[in-house]
Formats: sequence, C-alpha cells, structure tokens
Amino acid sequence: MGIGLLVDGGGEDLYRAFAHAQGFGFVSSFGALLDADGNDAYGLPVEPVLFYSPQQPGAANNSLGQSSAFGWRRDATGTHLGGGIALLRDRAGDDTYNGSVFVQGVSYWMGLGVLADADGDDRYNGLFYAQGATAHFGVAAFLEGGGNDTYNADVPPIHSAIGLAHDFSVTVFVEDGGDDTYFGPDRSIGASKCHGLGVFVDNGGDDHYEAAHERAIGWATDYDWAEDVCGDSDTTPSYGFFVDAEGTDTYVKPDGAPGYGDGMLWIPDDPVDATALEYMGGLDRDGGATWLWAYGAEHTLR
Ligand SMILES: [Ca+2]
Ligand SMILES: [Ca+2]
Ligand SMILES: [Ca+2]
Ligand SMILES: [Ca+2]
Repeated sequence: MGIGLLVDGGGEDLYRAFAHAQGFGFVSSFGALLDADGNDAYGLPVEPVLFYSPQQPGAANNSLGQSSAFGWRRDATGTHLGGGIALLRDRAGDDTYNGSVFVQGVSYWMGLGVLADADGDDRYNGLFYAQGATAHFGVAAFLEGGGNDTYNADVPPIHSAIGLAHDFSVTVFVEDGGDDTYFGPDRSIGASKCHGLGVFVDNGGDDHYEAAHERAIGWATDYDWAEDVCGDSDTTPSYGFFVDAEGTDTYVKPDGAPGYGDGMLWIPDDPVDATALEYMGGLDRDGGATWLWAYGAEHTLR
C-alpha cells in the first residue's frame, strides 16, 4: 500500500527491470512513471526467467510493468484484495517498449492500468496481456496520441493484446493518428471473452492490420467450451468492437477470418455456439468517404 513515482523531465533514457516496475500498482497502491521528453527505451525482458508466469510457465517472465495494475486473487485461504492503479505517461520522443507478460496498459483483478504516450514514432512489443489488455474484473486504457507506431513487429505475440478484455473486464484502446502497423495474436485488436468489453479505435492514418488468428479485429466469445470455459451467461454478454475511422488501410487475414477490409463493415458469426451472447464487429471508414451509418432494429448484432 502506497504511492511510487518516477518523474523524468527529459533526455534520452533507458529503463530496465525484470518485473514490478515502470508503472506498477499492486493492492491499494498507485505506481506511476512520468517522462516528459526524449527518445526513451523501456525494457522488461522475456528471459532469463526469474518471475513465474502462469501464462508462460518456465518460458517467459511475468513482467507486471509499463503500466500494469495487479490484484491478489483467490489465494489458498480464499483471500481477495483488489488491485491498484498504474500509469505510464510519456509525452514525446520516439520510444521503444519491450516486455513479456502483463505489460503496457494492462490490469488484473480490480485494478486500473493506463499507458498514455502522446507523440512520436513508437515501437511496442509484448508477449501476452499487452498493449491494452485486462483479465478478471480489470479496467485498462491504452492511449496513443500520434506518430507512426508499430505493434509486435519485432517479437511474435502469443495471446491477448491490443484492446482485449477477459472475464468481466473493460479495455479501451485508442490510437489517435499516424500510419500504424499492428501484428495481433489470438484475441486482439478489439476482442473479448467471458463477459468482457474490448474496444479498439484508430482515428487516422494509413494503417496495416495483421492478425495471426481469426478471433481478432472485432471479435467476442462467451461460450462454455473446453478451451474457453466462462459459463455461457444468459444475462452478461461479451462485446468486441473495432473501428478504423480514416485512411487507406490494409488487412492481412488468417484462415477463417471474417470478411473485413478497407471501407467495410463486418459482423462475424460465432462458429462455435450460436446461442451465446456475443456482440461483435468492425467498421473501417474509407479515406475519402463521408457517410452516415445507421443500424436498424431488424438486425441482430452477433
Ligand atoms: Ca526521457
Ligand atoms: Ca519519450
Ligand atoms: Ca506514437
Ligand atoms: Ca493509425
């Protein structure tokens, strides 16, 4: 319980740690890193493995940093303690963010994680729960102000990134401008599962989207299935939405992906369980077009 602040007024800085750093908020805590200027490098290495990761046991560190909020969930005594608040604010410069599991605007168990980078051509890499991702009643915001940014081009991501919400969580990912390049894993780029709400918005630029799995770019699942057991709720849906508001964009699709593309509207069907409460889809607004889009009550968003 407490407050931890790192405030840097400028200069080109190198931040290195293994875990619990660069904006980490544990139970009843607030941890923030504020950097005013400069081309900075934020690093939380994948290996050598010193901090156990339930998502990547023995293979990668549990980073819990670069704006990562974390709570104490269901230990052996049945104790629960809600997570804290984590913030990483970088105002300018061409920055690089490299991390492992739980990095870059993420939250787990009642926490709030915010990454806000205002300007510059930035590079983000994370393996699992990265760049706006939440698990188990978490809330997170990933806010990018501009520049030509690149997501997961240097290290192949594994799962859950770029606007993903899992298990009663809420995630908002907003990219406000620039020609951006996105590489997303399974459950990414506006996705949710198990009663989550995941929203992805890119407001401008000519962007490139490439997902390694069809469950991305406006996708939600809520079914009771061996891989993804979450109760098949009759009352609480999953929501996964994608919006690209401007620019001429390219999309690379994996097998089975919905028919998304530049200037298109898509509403995927869940091939696993037609009765699950899943609200999903995407909208790409074309470069020159200006149009009003209305959705009638006769349609079912699924
Ligand atoms: Ca700096
Ligand atoms: Ca910077
Ligand atoms: Ca940027
Ligand atoms: Ca963009």
